[in-house]
Amino acid sequence: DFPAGDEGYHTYAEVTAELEATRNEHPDVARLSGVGTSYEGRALHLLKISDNVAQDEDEPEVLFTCNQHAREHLTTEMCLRIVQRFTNGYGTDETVTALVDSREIYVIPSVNPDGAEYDISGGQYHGWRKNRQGSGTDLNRNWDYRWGCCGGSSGNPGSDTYRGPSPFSAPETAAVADFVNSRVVGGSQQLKAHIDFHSYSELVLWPYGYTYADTAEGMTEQEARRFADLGRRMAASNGYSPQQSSDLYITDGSVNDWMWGEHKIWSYTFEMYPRSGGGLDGFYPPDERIEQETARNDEAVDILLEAAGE
Ligand code: 0X9
Ligand code: CA
Ligand code: CA
Ligand code: CA
Ligand code: ZN
Repeated sequence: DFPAGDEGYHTYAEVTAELEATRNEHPDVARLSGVGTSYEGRALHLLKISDNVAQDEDEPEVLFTCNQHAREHLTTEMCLRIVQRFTNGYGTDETVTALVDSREIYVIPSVNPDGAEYDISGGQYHGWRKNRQGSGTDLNRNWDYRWGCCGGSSGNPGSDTYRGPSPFSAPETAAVADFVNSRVVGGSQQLKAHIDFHSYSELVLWPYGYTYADTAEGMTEQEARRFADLGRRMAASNGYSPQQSSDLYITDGSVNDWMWGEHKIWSYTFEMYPRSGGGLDGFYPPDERIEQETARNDEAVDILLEAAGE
């Protein structure tokens, strides 16, 4: 469980219960399923939100993923806020209603439930990042696009950025990738945009992460400009700093590079609160901060959902 005083964060059991309650209270717009199971066998929950939710309509699809990194618990709360806002607000909030009616929104609140549960085991924080397969794989170095290409990950199983023995060796990344692959319908990818939430540093990041170059194979100048334009617009709404991923540091096998390189999905990483400081402490803001720091991204989420139709 979370340490005393931080019970406002959701454990895996509480995430599960909340998603089930949401589905039960809003069966018209919320459908709960899963993309697969984690290494230790936990369901990787997937909540779809849309009008006529049981049907696959011809509407732009958007994906939000959270908690690839175990200790980044604030991000799970971010995905749960998206779930709450777009279900509770349906029929009352005008912006929410229009987006739910015109988009198919998919939310995966925890890509790494094994790591998250381990990180809070014994009622203490453990500073854990990876999944729980062997010594742990860094899920955000395990995606199959230029995997291990460029010095942006480690081949040492003990490293915090261990890329795993092969691309998609982690059941968690493989399951999310299978889901994304399954959204290619009639030869065209239905998912148009994606945010993967992380913490911390208050950044909006876009691909590529494997190279310092602004454009590279699979990304034209015009596309790079759109990534930057949309990224800057979202960052203007939440006060984060916008930049290309590699301006922070080089990564290879990250989710954004795969989403764009493989599927041309407008895929961003948000690094949430705090901006700086505290080393490991930065991953563990007090639960009193959850409301403010998740609400801070409401407008950016709306901007992305809107842009998915353009
Ligand atoms: O290193 C990561 O996976 C992300 N940062 S975190 O502190 N949450 O671990 C950043 C991924 C974004 N990509 C690049 N910086 N290239
Ligand atoms: Ca507290
Ligand atoms: Ca619909
Ligand atoms: Ca559809
Ligand atoms: Zn992270």
